[in-house]
Amino acid sequence: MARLNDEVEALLQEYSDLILLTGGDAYRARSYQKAARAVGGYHEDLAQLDAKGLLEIPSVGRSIAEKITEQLTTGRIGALEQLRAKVPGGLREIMAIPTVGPKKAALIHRELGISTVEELVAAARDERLNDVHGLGERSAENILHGIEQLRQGGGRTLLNVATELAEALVGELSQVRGCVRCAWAGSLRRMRETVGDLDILAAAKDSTALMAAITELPDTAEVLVHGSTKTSIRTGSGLQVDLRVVRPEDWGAALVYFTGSKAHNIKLRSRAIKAGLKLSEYGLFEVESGAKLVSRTEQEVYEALGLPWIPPTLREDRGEIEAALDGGLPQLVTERDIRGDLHTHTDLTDGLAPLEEMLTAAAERGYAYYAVTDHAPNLSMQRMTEEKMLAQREQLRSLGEHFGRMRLLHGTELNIDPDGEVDWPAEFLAGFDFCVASIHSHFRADREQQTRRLVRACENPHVQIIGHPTTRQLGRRPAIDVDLNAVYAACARTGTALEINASPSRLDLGDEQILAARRHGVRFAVNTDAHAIPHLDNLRYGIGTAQRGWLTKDEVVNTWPLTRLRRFLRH
Ligand code: DGT
Ligand code: CA
Ligand code: CA
Ligand code: ZN
Repeated sequence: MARLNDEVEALLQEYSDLILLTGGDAYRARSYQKAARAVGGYHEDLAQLDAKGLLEIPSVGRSIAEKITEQLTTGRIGALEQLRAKVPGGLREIMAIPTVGPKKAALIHRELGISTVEELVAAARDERLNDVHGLGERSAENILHGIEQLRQGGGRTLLNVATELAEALVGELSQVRGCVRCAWAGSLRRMRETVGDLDILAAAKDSTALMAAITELPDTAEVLVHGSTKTSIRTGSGLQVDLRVVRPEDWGAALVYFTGSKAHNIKLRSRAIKAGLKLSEYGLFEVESGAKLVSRTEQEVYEALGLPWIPPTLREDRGEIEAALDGGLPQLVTERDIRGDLHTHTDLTDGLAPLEEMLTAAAERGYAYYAVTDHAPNLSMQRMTEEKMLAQREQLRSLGEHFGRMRLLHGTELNIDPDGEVDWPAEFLAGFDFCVASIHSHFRADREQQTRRLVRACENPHVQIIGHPTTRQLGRRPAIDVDLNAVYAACARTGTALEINASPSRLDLGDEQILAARRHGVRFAVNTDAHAIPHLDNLRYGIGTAQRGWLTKDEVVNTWPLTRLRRFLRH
């Protein structure tokens, strides 16, 4: 139930990978890959497009459009299924290991006859991979590391995937007769960066219709438990969903219980016990008389425990109950507080949409300002030049008038090199409104070097924001090894903001790091790093992460009015 565009993107990408894996034409594979990205980033929903509309998507030609139509009308792509049938399942798993990919998977299969992950691990340990010409140095080490990464991910699901599924499920279940309320709870409501399973809560006098409904949804692949208070299913993509149905009058107590976290609940329960009370998913009760005190709303439950309502993003037992008791809960930053995005791309580099389309979409969000920060030349595949950057600045200036209310800022995303230096001479950097600087290479340098690298970038007077500071990619690439406390201190000292990159595969900085950084007095920028129009909507995940880091509006520079922001960016 992901967005149709994302589904088709995944299928076209798989097709491209399978072409390479089966030794097909690299040029053809590349054209499917380009089409995949274009479909994923396209601003219109595929479901709304006719055959002619499909051909207007960049990089989508007749043959690809036909495959998309086939998927939309029959739910399958015959050519893709034929290719899938040709390739052993294990080889497709190998291809998905970070740093491997289809070309190396094909090479390993051809040279060593390996077609399962287990065989690959054995070959890496026996140093047999070193003999394969074209694999490159350290590949055995990288491959073992990649497998470890995948296993550590432990089958958890990214926040955006879970959110989109939950929205669809809650939408469907809310329509069922007798459903009084329906919402998601669990780690998704707390907006953890990944979720283990989905917890959906519904209120109804009689649960029968709801329990039947969830087992009959098109996305339901398997029914794990089917009962009158709880039903669990597994979706086609393997995610487990638990549906609990409670009586409408117990909604509040059940929502507290199933939102968790477990540690937060335990603290609440021990508070109840001290007051001679018992807290469960059915309500707050007097132990002695067994009388129910409250259960209807979350507010009432917290109040009866002597607490203000605590936002779900704080419910991790990281001091929120103590803070609530002495009136010290933070006034959390919200999506509405954000006045502009300070890290975005266009098709001048690796973005998908032209400048004007990105600006139009940003203006529709009601932003007061918006920064375009395309990549700088040292990320060489982007082929950036001074001339191109200056031409973009001209274009931005002339478009400024069309976007009257939204002020346009011209920035760039610099590359922090292994020594902490960045692209372009200082005079050229001075021409930007501000610069984001990020690490895009040498992820495995040692701790001392990474620390020096980031601290030097902070000290650069032309760098105002550090982009995706740890460079982690959830389930794919670990954070760099760095002394973050030294970086936080440098940020506070030099007035450099740390980014909270809202891309759901990054969420970087993460919640725990934000908590530590704010103790140093660091400022933050919640940015989408949008490479396409739909990515602008990822802001919500960055805000969830910022809230989990206890951030208030004042600590986030892109909630500030433009004059205050400009002062911060100039110093
Ligand atoms: P997840 O699914 O691993 O991302 O994390 P959660 O927090 O969604 O955990 P889950 O799905 O096992 O349970 C959902 C909520 O239900 C959890 O946050 C708190 C509550 N819960 C589940 N089991 C227990 C328990 O044994 N004791 C208490 N106090 N609460 C529980
Ligand atoms: Ca859960
Ligand atoms: Ca669960
Ligand atoms: Zn970027």
